[in-house]
Amino acid sequence: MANPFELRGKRVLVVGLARTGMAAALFCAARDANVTATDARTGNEIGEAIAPLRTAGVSLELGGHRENLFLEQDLIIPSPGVPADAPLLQAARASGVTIWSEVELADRFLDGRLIGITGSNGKTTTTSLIEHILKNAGFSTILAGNIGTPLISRVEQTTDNTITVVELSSFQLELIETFRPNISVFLNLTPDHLDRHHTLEAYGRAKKRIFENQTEADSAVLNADDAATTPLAPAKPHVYWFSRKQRVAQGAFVRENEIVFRHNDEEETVLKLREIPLAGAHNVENVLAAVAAVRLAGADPAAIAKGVRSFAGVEHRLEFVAEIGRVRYYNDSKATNVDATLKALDAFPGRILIVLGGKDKNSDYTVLQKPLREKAILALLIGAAAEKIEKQITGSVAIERAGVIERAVQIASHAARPGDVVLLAPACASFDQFQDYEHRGRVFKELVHQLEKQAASTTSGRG
Ligand code: UMA
Repeated sequence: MANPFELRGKRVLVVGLARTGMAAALFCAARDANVTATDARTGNEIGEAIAPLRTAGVSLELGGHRENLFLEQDLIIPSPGVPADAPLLQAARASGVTIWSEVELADRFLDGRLIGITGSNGKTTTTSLIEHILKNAGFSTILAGNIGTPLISRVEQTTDNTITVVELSSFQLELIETFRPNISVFLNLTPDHLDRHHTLEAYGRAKKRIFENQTEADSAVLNADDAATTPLAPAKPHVYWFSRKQRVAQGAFVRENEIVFRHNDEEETVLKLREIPLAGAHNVENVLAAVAAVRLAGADPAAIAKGVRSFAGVEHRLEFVAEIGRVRYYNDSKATNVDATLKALDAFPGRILIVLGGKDKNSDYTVLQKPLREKAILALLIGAAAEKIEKQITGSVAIERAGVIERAVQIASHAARPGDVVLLAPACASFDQFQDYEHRGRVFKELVHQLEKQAASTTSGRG
């Protein structure tokens, strides 16, 4: 524990009561802090989930936030979904209240080593792959963070031997103080969350904080092929690069269809590109980053190769759902920004029917025009951003305003011909029509499985 923090008797306010807030409030209450939790939603809206907080003695202020409550605290832990520049947080900050993200608090109670992964795209796949390789190589691991499990809910299970692998978002990193990964991974930087960070520079600054507290004893792994990432290389930790296109001084790269790890002028071949079980050039980058991180953590090349080969991929990331009448359906609901959608389009040779739309994040969809023209045959628009997307991609591909995902799948299933790909890769957040991207992905898969059943019953009826 690098910076143990005494919570006993501290006045702690937890803002937002979903996954992060629930876990943070219970953690602080169990350490005898005076915890208050507040949420914009009412108790009825939150429902049963609130019961353990009452039992743990957490005071609740629901259905809105009161300014005085924010000013009376020693520590405020806002959930990632609460903007760091919200006026109430700014007022508290101005009056001297400490404001930390939940990962900052968690890090102070964490034992063992920490690998942190950030970037605009590929975080979840790379985080899962790193944990998968290390676990299969015999290390004791924990998987947590933006991936869906708050880090604070797992810290008590860490020991000196644990390697905790944490996916980190800009929302979590922008409110750290001493948070320090032993190995940090920075995958790429492309526009996302501009509704929250306003500029790409501010978004990059938040993400770059992953390196801020690293020392000479630590390592940083960065993408040598991403011009937006290379200038962010930190001074203190050992810097390792990964690249699909060039040999790197230290790190992982591709040479003649093989992944090579280079360290102190020694090179070792780890595995062949064709052994990677995931589609798309972006997944080669994710594997390269993971290879560098796990090699630095102590896994040997044979164990790394075995781990990569046996990785089944992650739900909602270019996830194959079904093949119906020789039309393949893919769920990439996690493509919540334009860059992720570009990568999804890049993963297929062509004849794509793509479902686009949802809640806009102040994104520029015009960059989709070229790949849509080259690869797609139909764009099915859903959600609140449909009108903006239509304006920005018009002329590049045939467009249908489907409105809702049910109708999009229905239209796609009628329009697709054998050999085509139906791809959900919306380039938008999901919150206008769904609880989150996972919900959107599950609904899509359910609709495809219904089509599959219908197709099977039609076929057997004919038989
Ligand atoms: N709320 C308030 N006041 C506000 C704003 C929100 O009270 O001003 C309340 C809402 O009413 C709700 C709660 O805050 O009750 C929601 O908080 P949250 O959105 O932080 O939800 P969590 O379930 O805690 O999820 C968060 C991350 N969410 C976001 O970053 C938006 C999850 O990442 C993460 O998995 C989880 O913590 C555990 O670490 C999701 C995500 O979309 C997957 N992340 C973004 C991304 O990957 O692009 C960054």
